[in-house]
Amino acid sequence: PFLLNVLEHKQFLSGVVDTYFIDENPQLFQFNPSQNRAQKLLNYLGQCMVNGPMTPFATDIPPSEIQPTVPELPIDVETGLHAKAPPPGWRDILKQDGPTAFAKKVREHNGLLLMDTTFRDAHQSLLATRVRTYDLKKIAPYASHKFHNLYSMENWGGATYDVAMRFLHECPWERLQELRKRVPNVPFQMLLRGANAVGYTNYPDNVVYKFCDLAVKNGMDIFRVFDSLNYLPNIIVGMEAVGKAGGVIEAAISYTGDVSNPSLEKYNLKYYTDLADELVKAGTHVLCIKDMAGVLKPRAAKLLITALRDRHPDIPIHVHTHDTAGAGVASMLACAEAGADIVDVAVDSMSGLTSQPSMGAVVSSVANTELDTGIDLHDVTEYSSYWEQTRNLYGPFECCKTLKSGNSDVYDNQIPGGQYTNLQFQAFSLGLAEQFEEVKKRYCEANLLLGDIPKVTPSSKVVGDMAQFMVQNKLNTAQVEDRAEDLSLPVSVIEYFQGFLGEPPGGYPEPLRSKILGDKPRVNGRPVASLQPVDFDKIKEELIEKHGKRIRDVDVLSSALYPSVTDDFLQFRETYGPVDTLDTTLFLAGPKMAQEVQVDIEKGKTLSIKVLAVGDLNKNGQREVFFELNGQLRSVMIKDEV
Ligand code: 3PY
Ligand code: ZN
Repeated sequence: PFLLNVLEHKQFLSGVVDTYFIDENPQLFQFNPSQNRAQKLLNYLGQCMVNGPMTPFATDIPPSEIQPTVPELPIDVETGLHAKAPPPGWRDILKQDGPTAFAKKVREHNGLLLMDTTFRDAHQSLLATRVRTYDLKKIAPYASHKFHNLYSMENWGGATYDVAMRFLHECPWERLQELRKRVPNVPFQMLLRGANAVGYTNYPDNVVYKFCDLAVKNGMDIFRVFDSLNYLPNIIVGMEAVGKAGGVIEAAISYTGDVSNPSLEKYNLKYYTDLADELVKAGTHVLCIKDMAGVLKPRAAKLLITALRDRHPDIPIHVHTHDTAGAGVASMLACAEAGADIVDVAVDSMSGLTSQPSMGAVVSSVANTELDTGIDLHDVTEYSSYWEQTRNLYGPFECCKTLKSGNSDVYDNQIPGGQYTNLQFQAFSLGLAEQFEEVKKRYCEANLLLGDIPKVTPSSKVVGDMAQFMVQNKLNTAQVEDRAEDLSLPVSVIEYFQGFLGEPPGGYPEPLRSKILGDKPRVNGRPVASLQPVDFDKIKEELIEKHGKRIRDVDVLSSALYPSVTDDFLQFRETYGPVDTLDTTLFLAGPKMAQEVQVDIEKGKTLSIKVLAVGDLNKNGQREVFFELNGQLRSVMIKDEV
């Protein structure tokens, strides 16, 4: 490969040079793609041919072979061509007036606003977060044109960051950039786990700050910030980081319990209004109720939103739910009627069950009322058709393989949407369908053992781990309490009791905590307050040493959040090239013998690939896979691992 010596120069790389000339002539640095990307992709496809899918499947449903049809963009009446620029949206207001004025206008808006979760929570809940940028990109312009009046599209954060790198072998930042290019007008929204950012543990503050800064620079607008224990200091770190980065702060209260049941005292109306007061005082632009399990019944919704509306008449209220029991549409309508400004929905074909309630159902329910969303049902139907076809590509991760209907038992066990399908799937894949019933029962007990806490990533994992531990070891609550000193409890449970997540509402249950911890160290207050800031320069140096010079700031941040996942991702990309350019069927299942496939590796550069043959096993345990690549014979040697 052809490399300029300047790229070897330490001082140049450190940026401590006058680089005007270079800045103004970026074309000097556009090299021919160095290593052969095509050959790398053949390596990937060869692997799939010899060793099967490189992303493990969770079900036996194969990916559909039919590529989804993308609905057409509207026709511009003046030119008779497909419209280029979408109509202005809420992002134009945000960019023009800033977060505070944006929030004020949202509050003043007549009619119900919607957030579409299809690009994030819907597939996180139904398809194990596996939807690829490839399929999101295709439908993004349609959403931008037809749903220009959405409050936001949720398309990032939560589990997407980790899964993108770990299982899809794609860069989450590139997803954000690619979507932003296609959607200039609708605000993007992400889920930020407070001090846990997009990970599962607390990070030093400078990681959270840097994360938010880069997220805004790459196109993120609205940040829903929560903490899994509703621990205020952890939420505030996230809020401040978002504010400093210039994003819209949407502080969230994770909803648990049932405010309509007077016998449940811990999470009563006062608990929520007190927390809301704190979040408003801390400067949130928008207040969110995050009902991660879908336990906010319509009557409770009315009580809660009415109380919050009365106390905070000027702040926009945004409500999130999951449709696990089947009451999601009813609850969101109750919220809207009680004065919520924005509710969350997913497109029909990606809605229901553990996902969000249906967009079409909510749009139609309020049509021609003063809550009218301004969204056309016909557009929702077209959008839904794309997603129905797209969902079929992800059969290998389809939760409907095990989850066939709504389940009102969620009102008892309060398992969050994504975790519900995970736990059910784990039980089924062990061939123990009835074990799921047992896990759900123990989940309720584990929650009480841990002090009756909000359950959402990562506290939901602590409760889930404890529940599974109880099932595996055939323990009930009394036995855990009795034998706590001698049990080897899951690490997540011990760390929770040590205080690594933050403080639970109402404190830790005693004497259980003391019995479990013995003389293990405990953290009081904010878990990372004493952690040293992460040294980004050092991470960058290490990454360059391992993976070469093309390390970007976003890679450095990925590494600060997920060091080994990022290493594997960068290594994978180096070995197998731009696998994100393969269509989803090909990416997941690999090619079929003699099938000719087209891969657009960049604009105007298409590869035509055909597998001709897979050779016999040689003495080194390898097989040669023969391809035709743009009419020429190529081959790769693949180690047979099967
Ligand atoms: C996440 O943290 O990923 C969630 O979706 C929580 O509800
Ligand atoms: Zn959710």
